[in-house]
Amino acid sequence: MTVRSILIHPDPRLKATATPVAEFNGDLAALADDMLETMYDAPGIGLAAPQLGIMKRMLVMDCVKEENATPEPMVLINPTVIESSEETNVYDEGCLSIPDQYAEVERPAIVKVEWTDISGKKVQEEFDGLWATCVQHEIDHLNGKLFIDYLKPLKRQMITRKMQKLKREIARGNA
Ligand code: K2U
Ligand code: ZN
Repeated sequence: MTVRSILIHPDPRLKATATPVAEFNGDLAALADDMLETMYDAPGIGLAAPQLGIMKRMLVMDCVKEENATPEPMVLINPTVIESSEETNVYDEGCLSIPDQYAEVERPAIVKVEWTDISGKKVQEEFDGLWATCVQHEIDHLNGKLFIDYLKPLKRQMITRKMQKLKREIARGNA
């Protein structure tokens, strides 16, 4: 298992639409393990393959936040939202590809998601609370959408400029 580097916004791969997974093989299982290891290392509660520059429709999440609770790692391949509630929730979102920036995003409070699991079996589950926010945030990543796309243009521009500055500092070895 490998901790891989996470792309930082702006990056064209974070704005592209990922490709459906067709091959369910050992390589996919190894990628899922790397994604989970990278997510836990960040630390984060979700991660989508395009954040690693891998343009596959695949995400991992584990929204269990209690310290000594049993982790609940999930791997969702080719996920689609098949139902979403009228009721919405507002959450102060962040993103591992947009470090240290947070903003309120409103999303449906409950979503029913259908996906294929790592063994190739079709699964459906209803998510609420932080799991619902997270799975929608991750599916957005598969469609090239970032949480800042829900913000007013000025706020989005401000965050993008901060990330461009951060990337310049990283390139110079100053960050
Ligand atoms: O996709 C990602 O960048 C990981 C996201 C997932 C996420 C964002 C907003 C709301 C829920 C999930 C996060 O950076 S993981 C970090 C985190 C940790 C606890 C609560 C919220 C976000
Ligand atoms: Zn994100």
